[in-house]
Formats: sequence, structure tokens, C-alpha cells
Amino acid sequence: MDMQSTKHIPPSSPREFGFFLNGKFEHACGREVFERNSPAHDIPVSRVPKCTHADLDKAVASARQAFEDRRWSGLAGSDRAAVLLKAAEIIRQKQEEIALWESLENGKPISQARAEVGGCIGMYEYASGLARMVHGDSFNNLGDGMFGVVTREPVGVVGLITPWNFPFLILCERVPYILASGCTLVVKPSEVTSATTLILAEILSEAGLPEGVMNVVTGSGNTIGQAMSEHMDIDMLSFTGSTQVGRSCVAAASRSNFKKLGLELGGKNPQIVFADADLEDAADGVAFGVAFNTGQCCVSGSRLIVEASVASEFTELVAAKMNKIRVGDPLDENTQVGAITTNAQNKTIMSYIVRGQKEGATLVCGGSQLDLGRGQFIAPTLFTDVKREMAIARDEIFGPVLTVQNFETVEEAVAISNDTVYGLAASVWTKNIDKALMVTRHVRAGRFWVNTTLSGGPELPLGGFKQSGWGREAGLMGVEEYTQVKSVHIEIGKRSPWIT
Ligand code: TXE
Repeated sequence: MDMQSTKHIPPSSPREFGFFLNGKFEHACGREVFERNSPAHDIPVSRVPKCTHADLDKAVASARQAFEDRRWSGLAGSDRAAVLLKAAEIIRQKQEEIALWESLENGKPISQARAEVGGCIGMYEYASGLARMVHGDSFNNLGDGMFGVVTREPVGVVGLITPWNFPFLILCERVPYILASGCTLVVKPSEVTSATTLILAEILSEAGLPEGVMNVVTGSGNTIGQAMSEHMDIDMLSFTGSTQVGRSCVAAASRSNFKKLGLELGGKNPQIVFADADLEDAADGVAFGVAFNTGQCCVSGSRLIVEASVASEFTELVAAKMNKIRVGDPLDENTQVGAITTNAQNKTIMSYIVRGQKEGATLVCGGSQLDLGRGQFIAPTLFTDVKREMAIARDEIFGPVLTVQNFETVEEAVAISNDTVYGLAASVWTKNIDKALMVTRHVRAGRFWVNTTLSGGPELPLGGFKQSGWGREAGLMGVEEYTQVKSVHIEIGKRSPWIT
């Protein structure tokens, strides 16, 4: 099928999804349901059950049973790899269906959703290799009487809480790696974008994942999410979302069972542009970096930090690019930027735009809601005359809003870049290798791009410095995070007695 020629329309009635427990779907059956409206079309597209605490306990018990009887962790890595490879194949077959649900629930352009699902296939393929290669270490240098072996064991039952901005991509930056480690899972997707997580559970089951290894509970963050972070039988929690909720996960872990935590939280990521950069390329990259996914992106390049000598020329180039971005119906193949995902997020972004103007920044382009007849859309927005203390320069807005600050020296560029509580990502644009390396060394961020932005793949780990989180996902580290290390000391030969 030629994907690009597929013309999608929103469904005429919402699709009912169940939650996924011990290898099968459980339907609402009297539970309250959460109905999701497409943020671009203002019509209901899906319904998921609001799971109860009892449902969560069953899901955790199912994952616990599957972990303890070793139906997954006891397999050879090659057997786990076979399931992950099969899943990759089924995702490829269902790419269009998954992309459609991403687009309907999140509001992102179908072309972008399709590309994201395509990227996810590679995550399963890559993680399948890691299932076979994850290993420990050995020490043969401890003297003739001792041999040391370091093994890695799966950490156990993992709770995974995901957000609504990249429901499938963020899920797949974690699930295949967690499964490669041998852990079992209880996943809670965002209540507004649960469809593709439920579709994935079915795909994995079809690929041969044993029952109970991956369970999905649906429901809100402050009930089910909170209960997961407090749960005594979840060994590790991977949370992606706001820094505020990340903080509450840390508190909940400390008052429950000290579960291990992986946290990917907010960002206020710099785009550093030197005068010697290819300004045309950089302007395109900067506009893309802030507007992609309507800026609802933890690694969004939301702070432009530009060398003063080219600041006005460069800002004009960026504004011209931003004005040309095609904002519209996500189901239209030509759309580059779709709808704002939630009403709350829409309000947050608009309130920051108002606040920026009140605080004295100059609005160069955008700044308003776009009326497309239905849905919620915001024009890509650019502010100059931004001071470091302004809220638009400090807070994660999570929208298509770019602020501009100027610098004179490399040191100043680094200082402005680091003037944030976050440290998730950064980009630098220059043709001078020394400047690129100095900035890359001194800016504190977990992901860095040189003369590009927002690229990625299954090999490189993801995660943040400072208040952007703990730990790393994806890559080999993304499997190792879900393991515990055991050191084994093996005595060789006759013991030299302590008591004689
Ligand atoms: O996030 P929440 P929200 C940032 C972004 C955005 C802000 C608020 O700045 O404006 O967060 O968005 C679950 N215990 N990011 O309110 O609440 C929730 O159900 C456990 C950055 O939507 O953090 C969902 O599954 N879980 C970000 C997930 O947490 C809880 C992505 C994220 O929701 C919970 C999204 C609780 N008490 C927002 N409360 C990124 N890093 O990419 C909610 N949740």
C-alpha cells in the first residue's frame, strides 16, 4: 500500500479499548471510561477504562508472577530477541494504523507520526541484539585462590509511566530495552493518548511475548500513576513527564519501597548559533527545533542564543522560516505542525505568550491562536528583547515559542546556556570545530547536537543532567538501567582456616 496516498478521516464513532491484563484485553465492564477528543477535530475518537486500584494490583501481581516463574527472564537472550524481532515486523505491518491513532489522539501530523513509528521499528531490532549481548564482567586477577564474576540480573517488575507528547516513540524508547533486560512490565500511558500503547500490547502478544510480561493499565496520573509510584511490589519506575510529578515520584519511592527510578523530565534547551555558522541551515534547524511537535517536546530547542553580530539578520531568517511553517489538520499530508494536544497545554502556552509581552519582550511573529474552524492551534511564536529573569526565558513552555538572547563570547554563550535548572539537550551551530567542542564540553546537557537538532536513533542513550532527570534510556545503557549488578566471589581450592 502506498502510505502517502492513504486518505484518512477521523472515525465516525469512538473506538473502545480495554486495558491489558495477563495477556488479554479486559473491557470497561461498569468502570468509568475516559473519552478522548481529537484535539484537531473536536470529536470523540477513543474510550479507555479508568482502571481501579484493584486493577492495578492485579496487573502488578501478573507481572510479578511472570517475573518470579522466569517465563521471560529465564529464556536465552536469543529467544527474547526473536520476540522483539517479530514485534518489529508486526509494527512495520501496522505502521499506518499506529500512526493514525497517534495523530488522532495527540494531534501530530500523520506524516510525522508515520516517521516516528518507522523509527520505533529500529528500536525493537536494535534492542533484540542487546538482549543477546548484555553481560557482566569477570576478574581473573584476584590471585590463585579467588575468581570474581559480575553478573547483571533484571531488576524485576518495572512500572512505566509515559506522557502524551510522543505516546508511541517514548514508549518504544523504553519497552524493547526493558524487555531485552528480562524484566516484566506494568505500563500506564497518559490518559489522553492510550490507544497506541494498547495496540503495542497486542502486537507483543502476537509476537510471542508470554502472558503477564507486559500489562497495561489505563487511567489518570493522580490516581493510577500515583498508586504505581507508591506501589510496594514495583521494583523500578520509569517516569517521563513534568519535573513536578517527577519530584512526587521520588517522594513516593522514598516513603514506599525505595524503588529504583528512571526519570526523564522537563527541558529548556539552548540553540547556540555562532556568526560563522551556515545561517540558512541554522535558521531552518532552529525553526524546526522549536516548532516540531508544536514544541511539545522535552528536547525542543526553545532558547535561541545567538552571537550579537548576526543577531538581527539571523532572527529575521528564523522568523521568515517560522511564518512559512504549515500549521493545520494533522490528517493532511502537507501539514508540518498539528494541534496542541490538551486544552490545559493550550492554555499554558497562551498564558506564557501573554506574560512574555507583559514582561516587555518583543513579539516578532506568531503569538496567537489560529482559527481553523475546529481544533486548537497556535502559530509558531518568536520573542526578542528577552531578559534572563523573564518567565518565557526560564520555564519550560512546551509549545512553539522561541526566545532570543544574544552573546559576545563563547564563555557568555556557555553561561547563558547553563543558566537553567534543566539539562536535557542542547544544539550548537558553527563551522569552527574549536567552538563546537568548547560548547559541547561545557554546556551541561544529556543530549547534544552539532549543526543539527532533534536527530536520534536506537543506539544513543537519552536522558538529562540537573533537574531534567535521572538515568538513561535506549542504547546499551537503556538495557543496563533495568538490571541489578551482582558481584560473585568464588574461592578456588582449600580455604585457609580462620579458626585453627
Ligand atoms: O504532565 P504530567 P502534564 C511537562 C510540560 C508540560 C507539563 C505538564 O512542561 O507542560 O509537563 O504536562 C502521569 N503520579 N511535560 O500535566 O502530569 C500522567 O498521567 C504519577 C514534559 O500532562 O507529568 C502522564 O501519564 N504519574 C514531558 C504522565 O504522568 C502521574 C512530557 C505525564 O503527565 C501523576 C509531558 C502522579 N501524581 C509533559 N500525575 C517530557 N519530559 O517529555 C500525572 N501523572
